[in-house]
Amino acid sequence: MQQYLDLIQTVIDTGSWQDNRTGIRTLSVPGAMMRFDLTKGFPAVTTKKLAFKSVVGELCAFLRASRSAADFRALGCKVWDQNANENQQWLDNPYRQGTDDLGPVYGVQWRQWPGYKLLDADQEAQIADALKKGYAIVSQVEEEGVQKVLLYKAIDQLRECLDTIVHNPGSRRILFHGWNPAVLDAVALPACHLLYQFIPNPSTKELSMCLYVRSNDLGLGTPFNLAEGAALMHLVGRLTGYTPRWFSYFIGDAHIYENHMDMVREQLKREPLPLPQLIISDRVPAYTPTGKYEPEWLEKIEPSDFMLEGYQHHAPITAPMAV
Ligand code: DHF
Ligand code: TMP
Repeated sequence: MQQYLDLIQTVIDTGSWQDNRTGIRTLSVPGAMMRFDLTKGFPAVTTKKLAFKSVVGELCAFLRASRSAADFRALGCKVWDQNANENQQWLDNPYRQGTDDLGPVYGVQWRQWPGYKLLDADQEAQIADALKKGYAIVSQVEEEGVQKVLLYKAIDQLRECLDTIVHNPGSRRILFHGWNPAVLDAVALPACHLLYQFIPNPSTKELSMCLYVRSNDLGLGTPFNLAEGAALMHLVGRLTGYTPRWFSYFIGDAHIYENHMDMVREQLKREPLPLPQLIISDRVPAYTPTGKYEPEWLEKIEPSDFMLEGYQHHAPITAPMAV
């Protein structure tokens, strides 16, 4: 995890102080990247303790398209409570569906992206094609004197990625997106980690992934996002018959909150330790070309199916989250 410490050092050396909506200033740099070879170990921070149970709880909640902080808590992850219930702007938002609601965040977009088609009513072939693909007619409308048909389907972007890895691994279009402009006004927090692209290598059977994070809190968010992205690669690799390999991690606004400076400076004094290994339980079936393809494990998997083996770390350090 030297790369994580190097990035913190770069932000300290070259960053500039920025004001933001939270009222806690950040030291920020515009643009950063890290790349991990997952065959060399699992990218868990070692210079403090990673809350691994919380990481895999969050991942399972995303995979199940949860939008309530209560569902995250039930899976062992408390990190969404403050965003759901303590941000006044969100509490006043008319789209918030009561206590613990987060709106249609991450998993809802990953698994149930709201897809609409507005077709001319006389385009029968188009309407038939859309119906065949699972769209349903929501309503008939008249727009500028033309009869139109509105169709809707919840698009499971992640499932479609797995299908493509298995059936068309040469595709350069295997990605899912969390940034839905139509719902930015209806979520507790617009997606931070938002663009995931899988790059399979069918000859080596290795699976790489690029992740773009628009805004990243290096103290609290980054260790979670790294571990979660890597755990997702292991899971998708298992379900599609690939070994996880390169994890490339891109950040837009990379920042350290002012009240995290002591935590990160303490981490820079510590020597990084050897990386652990991630084990996924044997009950999650590995895909083989002659075996069964069981993508439904995306939503069946439990936090306890992820195990971190040989995790050595320095003493835990805690710091407050900017809400
Ligand atoms: N807001 C801000 N300002 N930064 C974030 O990183 C952030 N992340 C969110 C939601 N809102 C956010 C979701 N992810 C923690 C980690 C990840 C996370 C939110 C919070 C966190 O507090 N981690 C602590 C304790 C974790 C635990 O014990 O479960 C840590 O020490 O890692
Ligand atoms: P923003 O929406 O104003 O950018 O605030 C979001 C903050 O949360 C920002 O500090 C980045 C941080 N964050 C992460 O770093 N990772 C995450 O997974 C999430 C949800 C938030």
